[in-house]
Amino acid sequence: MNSFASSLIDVFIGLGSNLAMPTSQILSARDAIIAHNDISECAFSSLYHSSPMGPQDQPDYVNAVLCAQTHLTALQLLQFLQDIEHAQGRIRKEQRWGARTLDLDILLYGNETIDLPELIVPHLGITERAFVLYPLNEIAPNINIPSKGHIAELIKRCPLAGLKKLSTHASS
Ligand code: A4P
Ligand code: MG
Repeated sequence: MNSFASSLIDVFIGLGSNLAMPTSQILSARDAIIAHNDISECAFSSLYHSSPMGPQDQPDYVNAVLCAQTHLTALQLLQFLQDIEHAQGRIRKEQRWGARTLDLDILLYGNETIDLPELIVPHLGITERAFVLYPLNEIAPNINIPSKGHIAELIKRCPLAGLKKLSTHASS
């Protein structure tokens, strides 16, 4: 992986929340991301309502996907996203896949595959998660996911699992 991204990179970021007014959390996070002076938004999906993947004793989620362009390196972007999670009250707990005010995942960073202790891209599980694939397909129906395949093919193998589209700017 390059440590300096000299050209503009297309990135896709997954947003998820199931605590403290999830829709507001997602829309605030979108605003915070695109407020960075080296991140410009290309597209923002509808909001989607989804049942929790993982422990079931937690509220349902709101999910969305943002496409943006940036010169930030993948690790710089990860740090920036974690700062936003923290600012919006994310508390990391022991339980895997537990409830959270905000989760920001780098789904794709250009066409790169990254395998570092702190960053794996494409994001693990991207191909099995309806709450990622359907909003991604909405804004990038022609995308190829490195080493995974074309989104049209991946969607065919991914059941909706109760995923429901909400209006883009609904308030929670
Ligand atoms: N990390 C590695 N790769 C990445 C990446 N591509 N993007 C590292 C962001 N972070 C990445 O993440 C743990 C560590 O992953 C980070 O420190 C970072 O260095 P985390 O956000 O602290 O923990 P997590 O999110 O609980 O873990 P994990 O395994 O990443 O969970 P997921 O995959 O994010 O899933 N159900 C519904 N319906 N909707 C959801 O959005 N989300 C989750 C969390 C569970 N169930 C859900 C949803
Ligand atoms: Mg995460």
